[in-house]
Amino acid sequence: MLGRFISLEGGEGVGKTTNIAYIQSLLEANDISVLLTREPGGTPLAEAMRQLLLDKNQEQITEQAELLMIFAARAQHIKYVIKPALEQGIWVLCDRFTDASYAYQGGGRAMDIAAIHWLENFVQGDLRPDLTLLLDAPVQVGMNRATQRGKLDRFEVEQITFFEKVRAAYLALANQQPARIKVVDAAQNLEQVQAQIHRLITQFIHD
Ligand code: Z5A
Repeated sequence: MLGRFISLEGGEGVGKTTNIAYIQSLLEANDISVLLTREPGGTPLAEAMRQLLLDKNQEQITEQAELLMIFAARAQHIKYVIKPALEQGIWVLCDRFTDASYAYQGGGRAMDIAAIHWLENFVQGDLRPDLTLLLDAPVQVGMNRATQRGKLDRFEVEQITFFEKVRAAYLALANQQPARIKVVDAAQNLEQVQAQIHRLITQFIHD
């Protein structure tokens, strides 16, 4: 039996890292084996590419190079981590996946959606998440939470208008694919956010 693939998405500081461990605990309480991973990253090479992508103190990365690096990292991640786990019946819980490319590169950077779509098919074949939780909050809420953590990376130094476009692109995706992408109101306090997540994950497990 194949494992199922869940991704967690959202803008800056909305609580993905905080809540992914909570989702893992919900799945494990239902005797489901879970692999926790993230993008960009998940393999040694993909993690090295993540470092390059987040480092703002280097030569400027062109938009095209950024998109290709993200998909190059994704190709490694799928072949060596995601697919082997799913084939063993392990559920994969991923902090960001390709919806982030549509939101950040397609929305934030206004890159050609057709190019992203082509790369998605080229790199992933028919692999898509079975469920995506989109943690959504007003941009300023997420930014306030993220800035409290200190040093900002290459994406986090972008202007607020960039993150508004990212948020709009994520919500448009959720609107287009309501069966897969479930929106969680992440502006609420943690207890309320986790109550929403609990309901969605429980429903998904028993589907
Ligand atoms: N990127 C891309 O451009 N294209 C792609 O295809 C992919 C990625 C896959 C790295 O992602 C960057 O890669 C990302 C987009 C780009 N850049 N950005 N921005 P990342 O996921 O590692 O980076 P991130 O979005 O900056 O994640 P984050 O800042 O770590 O945010 P988070 O994980 O969503 O939030 P958190 O760390 O769980 O929470 C932030 C703080 O808020 C923390 O102190 C929590 O305790 C607190 N928190 C969390 N929830 C609550 C609630 N409900 N109330 C109050 N406080 C809360």
